[in-house]
Amino acid sequence: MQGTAIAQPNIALIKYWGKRDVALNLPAVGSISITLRELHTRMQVTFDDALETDTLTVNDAPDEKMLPRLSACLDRVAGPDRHRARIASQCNFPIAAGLASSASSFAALTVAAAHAAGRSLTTAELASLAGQASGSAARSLLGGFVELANTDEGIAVDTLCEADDWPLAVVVVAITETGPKAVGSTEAMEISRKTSPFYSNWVEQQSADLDTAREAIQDRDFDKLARIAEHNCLKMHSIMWASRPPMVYWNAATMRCLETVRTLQAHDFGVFFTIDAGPQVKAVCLPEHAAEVVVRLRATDGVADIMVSGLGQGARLEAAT
Ligand code: 2P0
Repeated sequence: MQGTAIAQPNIALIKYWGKRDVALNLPAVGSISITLRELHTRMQVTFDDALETDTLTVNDAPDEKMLPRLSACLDRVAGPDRHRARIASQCNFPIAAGLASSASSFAALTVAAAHAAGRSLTTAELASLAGQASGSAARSLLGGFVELANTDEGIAVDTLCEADDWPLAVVVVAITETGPKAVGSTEAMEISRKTSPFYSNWVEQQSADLDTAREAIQDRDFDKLARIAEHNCLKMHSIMWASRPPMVYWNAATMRCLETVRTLQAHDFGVFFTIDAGPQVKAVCLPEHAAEVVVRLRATDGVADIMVSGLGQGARLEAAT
């Protein structure tokens, strides 16, 4: 009746932005991500009918706002007739600030809830359930470089390269703001789909970007991966900037971090940037250049904090760690 699972967030190099089916939460495009190692969410689910309702604590504080979305996920995993649940979440990084906390949260919740409900599910089934709660969560079921593909039946996740198989091992996250974002990704994606003049081009071009990134990962070609990841990221933000109302997640420090990365690139450092639905900048770098990337980003005006992470494994039960 109890399960505890740990999952790490993932950072998309080829982004998921837009849904083809809102009710089933199916993405309009495939995506490719890297699962991080040092950032994590630990979820404990305890089914207990002595409770009057489901309860949720996040870092030991009650959280009613997020609860309905987590309860709906439990309904899908354990069935609508399930027992009431006590959910306890611990997260070691800022939540809802563009750091993919929903990915690690729903991946961990799905794995923990399946165990607590006594259900033995395949990774594909767990990914599908996690993806219905949050599209990016499906990717956190797996480690290393992960591709999420659209299929006729729904989604499929696959590991393109294990975390240890390519020493492109360091992600430096420059935190430029720690508060929650103004518009959540789910809502922002729908605004983009409905109003951005660039949205249909984005959907059409995604398979070519996925092909290029897949080849770059197979060939261990860092420069090729850098170019396509930066292009895909800026294309996604262009959609948002051209939406009505416009959605600009960047702040001045975000832009300064981009300049820092550009300067490092001009001096032949192996580094590229990516930015999600938030103002943080993720610098993906070759391990031998990570120390300098950390120093330069830390010195960039407006950077409040730096987090450094290698690549990690997929969601798992705590007992299995
Ligand atoms: C990604 N993002 O691929 C993209 C890039 C943000 C920017 O997936 O509506 O929280 O819950 O399926 O997974 C964030 O979106 O959205 C996201 P829902 P989710 O990582």
